[in-house]
Amino acid sequence: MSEYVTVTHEGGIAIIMIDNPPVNAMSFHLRQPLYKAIEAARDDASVEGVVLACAGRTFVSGADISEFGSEKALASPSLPELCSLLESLPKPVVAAIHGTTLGGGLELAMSCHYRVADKGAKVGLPEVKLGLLPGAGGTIRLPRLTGPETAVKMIVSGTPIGAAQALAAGVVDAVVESDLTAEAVKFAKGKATEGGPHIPVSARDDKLVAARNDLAAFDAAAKEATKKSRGLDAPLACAQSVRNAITLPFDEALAKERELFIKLVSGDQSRAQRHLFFAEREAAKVPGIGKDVQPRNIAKVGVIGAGTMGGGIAMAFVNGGLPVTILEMSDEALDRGFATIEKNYGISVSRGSLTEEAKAKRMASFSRTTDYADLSDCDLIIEAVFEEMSVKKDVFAKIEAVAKPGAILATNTSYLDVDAIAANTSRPQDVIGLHFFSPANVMKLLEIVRGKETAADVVLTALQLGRKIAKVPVVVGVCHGFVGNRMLGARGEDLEALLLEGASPEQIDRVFTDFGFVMGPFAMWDLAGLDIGWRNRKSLGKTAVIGDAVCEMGRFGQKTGKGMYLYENGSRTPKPDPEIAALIEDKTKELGIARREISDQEIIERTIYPMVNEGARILEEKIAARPSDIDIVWINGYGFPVGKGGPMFWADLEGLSKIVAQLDHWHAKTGKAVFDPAPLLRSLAETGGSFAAMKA
Ligand code: T1G
Repeated sequence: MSEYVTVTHEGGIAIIMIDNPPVNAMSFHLRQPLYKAIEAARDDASVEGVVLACAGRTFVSGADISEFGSEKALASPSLPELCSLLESLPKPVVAAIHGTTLGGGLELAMSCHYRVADKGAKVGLPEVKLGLLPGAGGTIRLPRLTGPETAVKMIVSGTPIGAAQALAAGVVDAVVESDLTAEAVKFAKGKATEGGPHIPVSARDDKLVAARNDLAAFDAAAKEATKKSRGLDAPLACAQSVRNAITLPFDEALAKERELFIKLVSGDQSRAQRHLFFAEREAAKVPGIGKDVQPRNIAKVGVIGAGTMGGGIAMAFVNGGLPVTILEMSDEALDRGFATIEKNYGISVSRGSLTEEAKAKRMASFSRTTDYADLSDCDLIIEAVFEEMSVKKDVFAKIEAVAKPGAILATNTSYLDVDAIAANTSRPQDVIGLHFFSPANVMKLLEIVRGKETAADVVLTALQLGRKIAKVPVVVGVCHGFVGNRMLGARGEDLEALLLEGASPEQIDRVFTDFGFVMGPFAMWDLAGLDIGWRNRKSLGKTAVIGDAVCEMGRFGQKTGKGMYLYENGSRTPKPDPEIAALIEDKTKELGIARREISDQEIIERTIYPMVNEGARILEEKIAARPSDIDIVWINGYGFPVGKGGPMFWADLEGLSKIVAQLDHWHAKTGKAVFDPAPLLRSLAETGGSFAAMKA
């Protein structure tokens, strides 16, 4: 045997136990001994049945993602070879499923004759999130267990299902309350006694018959499932491969699945999405916070402000299982805040994503007050008040007067200097920024803004709390706009110049949506409200030729039916407005600028390249620990297309030398600092370096 596979026997049943911490990934070093153990069980006449189980917290959670791109991934015995070996056994093979049985793990389990699941188990095929499709028969076997419509939805969404749902759908044959392995052995013994035949999943076609007669229902389900795949190859490949399971014999469909998998795994989109998988986990590893640092206990949270941000933040904590006290200046403000919270949960109930019971439980987790003293038992107090330093400092003084020793004092500021806020208290080591993104109960990104005095255990607590409330936390340093908003500023710096020189709002927005963003900057401004930027500029004594003129016309965006676009009859669909085109032309004339044709590539170079440049500056200043942290910020907070892996990953693919050359060109042409290549970016370009090769 090997350290990764042990075999024991119980009454004629061979129990093959896998042990490859932390998640029993199907690594090459595991596949070899596992293949041998299955062969041995097959050839041992005293073995009447086999149970395949895993030690640790989960059954196999998939192929080893870190092997992709290396020869190990496809080295024999491959996962498909293991699956066909399992299916070939003439004796019953039972998979004992617990934890998160995902991807190749579920494919392995579906290659067993039967599956017995622990009641807390989850099963799924999340390969699509890695820019892949299940590459070891998942798209061909799952439809044989659940029917093709259910299978295509599960595979294209990549969303796992629980044990009860898996039993109802036909993925597993039994769900057990306790002692999974013993129950699986009993199940195997029963099947062995019955004498079979033990029909492999690949030979079960009964659930494909209806679709073979009429593909309409399947095609409709596939169309629905793939409608949001915008520019990504994997979702369409998943649907095609499930369709092949219907229309082709098993072996042919399996071969085509392998072809599709090989194509996807070597493509940039999957490389980008696999990069993001590990990047998200790297982001939780903060340099300088060693294993000796212990997190503080957070059992109760206080939120100051029941507006859009405060209410959303409060919901995020309650959704993560923490009781929350919301403080506002008046009962009327609290009433408004709780009415919005109630409405938001009501929408989730109407959509079926929350039960009435769960809604009631969550609503019961809130308490409300107008008295700061009621926050004295909170372990974390976060303010989400008006974005004005004097207001924040005043609120912090009130918080500090009541907060218990050791409580964490957090600000939700999106731009302001966290060090200045901390310095205004007597306990700067307890102060941290928790920058949520609106709507805070939905958006995944949480920028954890570490002040120069913030204690290490406070940072660690914030990281773990972020993951507990299902956010994607990234630790960032203090500067104007931290990471995300600072780069957003760089991306928008030259937009007006592009309009004045010849581009239109709709052309620029199309370039962004073609790039993979959900919407372009002007549609985004109209959604958020042009008046916010207008007020911000005025507070900073800044002007914007077109933005100010549009606001002076009372055009604030969707909320006024007009902004950079028209929104007719309450529609949210932006329509180009000749009035805006005329305004831009007039401003161009006033400034004596000759309008010209502007290429899409020029728009990319004058918006996305400065973003990358600002990211390089952020790395030089150590505001972000690593380039992949910047990618995680932009994917989870600003809708950067996952198929491009984030701005820094994409920059490596675009070519750093090309980026620096064009930044130099636009810097020479416009004189704008946003185009002046950061020294780090220039040195990487000149030495053939890459952001990917940089470590924290
Ligand atoms: N391969 C390699 N490493 C993995 C891994 C995997 N499949 N899953 C997790 N890890 C590492 C992870 O990087 C982290 O490392 C540690 O394990 C704990 O993970 C052929 C092609 C299982 C739900 O997509 O969803 O099968 O940071 O922090 O929060 O068709 O990990 O400690 O060094 O996430 O408890 C399909 C991916 C693969 C599942 C556990 N499977 N994993 O979550 O722990 S492709 C997946 C997860 C495939 C076949 C195809 C989660 C988890 P480190 P963690 P967790």
